Amino acid sequence: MWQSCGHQSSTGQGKGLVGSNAASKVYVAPGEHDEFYAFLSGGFSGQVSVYGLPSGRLLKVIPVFSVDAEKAYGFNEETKPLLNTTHGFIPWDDAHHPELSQTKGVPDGRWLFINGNNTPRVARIDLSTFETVETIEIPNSGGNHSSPFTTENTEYIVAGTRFSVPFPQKDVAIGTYKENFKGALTYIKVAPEDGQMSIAFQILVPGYDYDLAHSGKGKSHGWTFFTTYNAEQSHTLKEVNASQYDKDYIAAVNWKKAEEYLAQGKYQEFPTAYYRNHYSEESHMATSEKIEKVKVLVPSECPGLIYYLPTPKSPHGVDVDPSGEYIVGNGKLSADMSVHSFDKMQKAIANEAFEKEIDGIPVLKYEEVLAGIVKEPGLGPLHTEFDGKGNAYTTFFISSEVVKWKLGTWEVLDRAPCYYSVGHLMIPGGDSKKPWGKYLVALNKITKDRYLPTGPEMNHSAQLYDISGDKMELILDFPTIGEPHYAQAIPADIVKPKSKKIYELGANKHPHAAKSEKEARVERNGNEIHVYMTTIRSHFAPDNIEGIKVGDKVYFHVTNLEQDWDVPHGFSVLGARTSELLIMPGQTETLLWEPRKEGVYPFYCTDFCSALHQEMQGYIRVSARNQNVPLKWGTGEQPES
Ligand code: K7E
Ligand code: CUA
Repeated sequence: MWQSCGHQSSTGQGKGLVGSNAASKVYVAPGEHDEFYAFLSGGFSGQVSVYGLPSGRLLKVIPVFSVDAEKAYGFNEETKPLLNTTHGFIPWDDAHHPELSQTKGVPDGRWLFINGNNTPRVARIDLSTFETVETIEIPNSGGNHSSPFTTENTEYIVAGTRFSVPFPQKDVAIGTYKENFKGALTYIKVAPEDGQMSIAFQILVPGYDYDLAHSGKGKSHGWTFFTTYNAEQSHTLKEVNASQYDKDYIAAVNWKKAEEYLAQGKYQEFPTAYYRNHYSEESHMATSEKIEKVKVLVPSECPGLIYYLPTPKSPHGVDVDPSGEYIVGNGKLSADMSVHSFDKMQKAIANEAFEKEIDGIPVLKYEEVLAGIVKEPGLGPLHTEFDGKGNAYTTFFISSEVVKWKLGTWEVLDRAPCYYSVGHLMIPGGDSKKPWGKYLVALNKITKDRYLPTGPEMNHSAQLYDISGDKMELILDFPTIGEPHYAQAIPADIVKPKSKKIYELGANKHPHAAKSEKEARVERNGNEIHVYMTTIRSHFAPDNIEGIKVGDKVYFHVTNLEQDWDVPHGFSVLGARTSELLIMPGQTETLLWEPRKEGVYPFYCTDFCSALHQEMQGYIRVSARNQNVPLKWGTGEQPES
């Protein structure tokens, strides 16, 4: 077993103090399972990666906002609609914050949500299949960053615009920012039975940048807190111009009040357009729906809906402790960290302790809502999570460390260096009512010398700390995919028993399924060809096809007849301008092929599925448009010429 005693080595610097028992703490023997599933966002890869903790084993990459040729996501006809937006088919996004669904404030392992920051969207992943099953576009927003944080029972997940834009969009001079640009805070209703998302309402807010969010819990259930920066409302050189004021705001939204206003009809209906795309596990297909209006609440018409809590300075994360009392502002340009009190906020609201009003939003007096200050804990605080034992852990980007401090006394208890420049951190359940604690993962932006060099680009890195004792202990680091802004983790026992092994063939309602070899066939409809194909170890039916012509559109609808766990078949055909298919047992997927030249083209299975996998192949003959080769198909016989 290897050991490291924290000494400097000639191959790297800053190895950090790794205790001699670190290896045994992360060792998961071959064949054994990890204790936690961890879901790391892929950032600019647009995906989610699933790791086991504490081993750091990569378990799966789930494509969400980006096409993924390995899984045919966004390439096959079934999943393409998931990437539909009002801007057309968008094959990429910048995914920041995975968020597990919760029941009673505790992650429940049903769904994982994640935001797309570029073309504002939210996606839902089903944790029985680990597949993206829904995406919804966020209207009136420019960059969906403060998202998709959940309320206690997943009543709503939220979205907030990072870049304010004209509301509704229109062609105006950028210099008219203050007059024309607005923010939108969006509440997405999540259907409790099946998780389907719909936009319940938006709140029209001043044109600031809405950065992060977290919902209240326990006593503060019913509220959501959003950080803002750029209260200066600048539209250029923001690094200077959006850093003028000593304080920006945390917006506190009373969403139960919003529900009352909605019920009373006190909303305005705005024409808009956004897509909702839903994948059905029954039909194995996604469909798109365009929605053309949205309900908007305007603060000046809805007293009590929203308040601003002044917070120094340009706060990034806003994190609510497990009790729901403390609202931590991570003021990235502030020397100290301000923590607000929910009780004091309620009192200040009752006493109308307002400093001023902005567009109908009362600004509460800073001193009246302040619970305490963590004095000079580090430089550049970004995010905080909790261990459920009265401690908070905050990341400091500039001083590159995680700092542990005590809720209520605000004293710093411990600090641990990160390699290097940490963004988010994650404790299993660390933003919920009942953190599981035990581990902390620091998600670092800069990797430098941590691993073997791989040219100018290095993967980002995650570092695992044991936080079960008084002092944090670094026990592992591992490279990540894309930029893992945020992550969530949940005990494996909650998710594992629900994990699907196959799709039942009998329940397959795909309109082009062939559920036995008897149903395999080829049909021509004008220049559209539909191949109803089946796969089973180790052949396709049909595997010989003739009568296709140049200029035809050939749809291969391939059904995997297997009903065994982990036996997908692949399908690819020479010259297809798309990816392979990778079809799970019981599933049907469709590949579109448009042959451009006469000839005979092979197709084959891409996934090594049996000892005779290399034999799993076939041919399709393509004739000139003016030839009269009859359509025929089959297996087990040599077709006559
Ligand atoms: Cu801090 Cu997008 Cu949550 Cu990155 S964000 S770190
Ligand atoms: Cu089927 Cu390889």
